[in-house]
Amino acid sequence: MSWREIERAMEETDVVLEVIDSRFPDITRSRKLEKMAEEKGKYLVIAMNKVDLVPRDVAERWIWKISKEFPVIPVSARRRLGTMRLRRALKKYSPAVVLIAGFPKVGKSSIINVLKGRHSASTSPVPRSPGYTKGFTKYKIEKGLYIIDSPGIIPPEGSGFEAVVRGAKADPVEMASSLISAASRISPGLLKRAYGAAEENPEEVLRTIAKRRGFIFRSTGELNLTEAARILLEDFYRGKISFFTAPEKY
Ligand SMILES: Nc1nc2c(ncn2[C@@H]2O[C@H](COP(=O)(O)OP(=O)(O)OP(=O)(O)O)[C@@H](O)[C@H]2O)c(=O)[nH]1
Ligand SMILES: [Mg+2]
Repeated sequence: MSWREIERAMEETDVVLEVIDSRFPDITRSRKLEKMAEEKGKYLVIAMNKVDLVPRDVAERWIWKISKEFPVIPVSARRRLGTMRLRRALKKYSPAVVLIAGFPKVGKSSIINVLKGRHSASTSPVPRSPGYTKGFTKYKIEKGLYIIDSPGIIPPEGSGFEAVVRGAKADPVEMASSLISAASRISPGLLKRAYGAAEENPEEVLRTIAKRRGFIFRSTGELNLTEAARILLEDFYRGKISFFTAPEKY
């Protein structure tokens, strides 16, 4: 999505639900999105997702910090934590159309799935009303409450590890290398334990994953490091390997 498209979608909604990653709230918050919502007079609620991946005290410190600016609700779509609270918070604005926004991979679609409920009759999207920007899908959460989703709505900015956290789509080996460097700095030993790698450098970690999974090019017998990198990135997004940051001041 381009910012122009986000802006147009925002014009048709009442509430913006910004989804961020509890492990890296500062990196996954988009000030640009927040500013746009404020300028357009839309309510903004932050869902701090993947809270299952950080210790409780760290989550609480982030909430304390963020709540000075916006209402923030800790959520784990994976564990179905906080979703009742989130639903209640959104219902306050009902009848309303909510735009769910966030960088790719923060868990927007997972949250919608949980909000819709397992037994919801409306597992399929509501047909788009004319004028809706292409790529956006509208879901009915309950009577009077609709959420609009789109894949990877915010264009990821930044480079290196920041770009990885923001779900950028770049060369997998390069992204995995940034991730491995950051992991070994922030949480030394994590990757050795997770993958049984002898050393925590990109080459060694990716080679170990490729060997274990049998990612080998048939033609040459060489290890397929690109496939290994994809696995590592996926493991990071879903939290199979996980590390986090705490707010500096609290
Ligand atoms: N541990 C954990 N993983 C989660 C949680 N929510 C989502 N995920 C994982 O995060 C990854 C991305 O989830 P999606 O719901 O597809 O994220 P998205 O924001 O819709 O991603 P795009 O559509 O690509 O923008 C998946 O591997 C999910 O399983 C959560 O609460 N905890
Ligand atoms: Mg999605």
